[in-house]
Amino acid sequence: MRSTTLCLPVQGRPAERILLGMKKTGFGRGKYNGFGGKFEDGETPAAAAVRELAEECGLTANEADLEYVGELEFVFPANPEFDHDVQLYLVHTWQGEPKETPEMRPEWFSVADIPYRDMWADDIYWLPAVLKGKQVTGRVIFGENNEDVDDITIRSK
Ligand code: 8OG
Repeated sequence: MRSTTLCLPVQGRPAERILLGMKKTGFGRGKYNGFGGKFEDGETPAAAAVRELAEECGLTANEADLEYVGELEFVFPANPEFDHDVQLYLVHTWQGEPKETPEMRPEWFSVADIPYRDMWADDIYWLPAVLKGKQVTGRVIFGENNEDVDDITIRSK
């Protein structure tokens, strides 16, 4: 299964605002999400998270500024080649201002106004716990259309 990262810039502890990006191309196009993607050869998860954050929204973070908040597995029975897992990070400190890139249009949201309807359908099941400071692990099984959630197991601590 291929591995990816997802990095969520937040302000406040617990989080009060979150930076999401409207994905403009490729997998997940038209959805708001955090910033991330596949590891490059030999890269650690944290190095990939920092690189993708810079590439997708222009923020520079140090690996030490990442807070690991869990791991999710995404299973697509209709298209097993899409199966992947995601290492999740919050980031509280960075340099620079968010900027639009060819992949993402970043936008700040208050935690009370997160646009879950325009996000991956599983996010509402785990993102609130992460934003409250919990770690999550779990597995999401998507339906035939690779969009709806067929089954989901999330553990938080
Ligand atoms: O490199 P690529 O753009 O394909 O990476 C996909 C990114 O999208 C990666 O950061 C992981 C993230 N992602 C999924 N599925 C889901 C999901 O169900 N919810 C959220 N929030 N992010 C997801 O691939």
